[in-house]
Amino acid sequence: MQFSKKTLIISTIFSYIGCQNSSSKEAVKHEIIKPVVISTWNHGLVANEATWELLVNGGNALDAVEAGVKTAEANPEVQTVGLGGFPDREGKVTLDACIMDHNNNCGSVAFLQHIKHPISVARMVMEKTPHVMLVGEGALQFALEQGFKKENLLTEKSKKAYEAWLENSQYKPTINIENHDTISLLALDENGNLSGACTTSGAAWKMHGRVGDSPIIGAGLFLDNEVGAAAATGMGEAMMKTAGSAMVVELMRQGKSPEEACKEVVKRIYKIYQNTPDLEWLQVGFIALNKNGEYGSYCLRPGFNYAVQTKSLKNQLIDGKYLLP
Ligand code: SD4
Repeated sequence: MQFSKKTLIISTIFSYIGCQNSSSKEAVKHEIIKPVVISTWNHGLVANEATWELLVNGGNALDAVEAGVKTAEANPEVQTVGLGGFPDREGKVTLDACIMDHNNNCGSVAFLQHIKHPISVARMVMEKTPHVMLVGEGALQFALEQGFKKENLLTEKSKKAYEAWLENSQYKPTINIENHDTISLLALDENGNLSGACTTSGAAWKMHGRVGDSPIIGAGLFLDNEVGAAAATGMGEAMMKTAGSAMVVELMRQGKSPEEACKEVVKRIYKIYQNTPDLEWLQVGFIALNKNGEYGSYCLRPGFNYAVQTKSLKNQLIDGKYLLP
């Protein structure tokens, strides 16, 4: 009796140690892929190049995400971000952007006019003020104080599109408009730190003063350096109603893969809109990247794509998986 009790204790200790060993073997099995960059739409390809350049040269994720999205902000051909963005109903180009680092520091600007690089203003809000978000006139004043140049962001091309829209003045967003849209970009650097950035001119022909999800931490972008990062594109109101990007991160924390987490939030959004007239033109897409460098995406309808680059994967566009045929 004595002996078997002792045996039981010893075997329990050994099975406990065995358990510990097998779980640490499991942990070793997850090889971390880094660096990684993932971004929305085909303008993500150019953005990834700029991000990658910094990441592979030992740059940190924060600098890299800012540099990446600035390429879309500066490109007048990208009519949904920065310079050349489509204006609102009053013909004004108003920009939204946010940025977040691995320490949960974040900065954001919304309803900002005349500044080509709202992402850099957002970063300065993060680094140089006690606040997270500045909007409108206050954001512009801050940008000018920081040395940003005031410029006209309405290009001839976008002005013509606006004038054409004015003929009917009908507010009806177009799904996957011209296959380029808000740029959301996530990166994991060589040190295993995550950062994210999101920048947009918002929904074309929006009401003057309308702000979407893109500058809202938790809606358009969120990350937790212990878990992963997520960001969105599409009809911002849907991401705001669901705290979309924060939710994707929380679902990854619960063990879902990046794609599964994105899919779950897309399904929640569909549930909210399924019996409403807005479903007709609703598109949303999420991208996600976890701490191990695994990435994924999910969207409501076909047409959304994202760009990814890792050491073993050449910078390339991937079609997002979707819920509705
Ligand atoms: C917004 N999410 O302002 C942005 C715009 C966008 O597809 O991504 N549209 O709602």
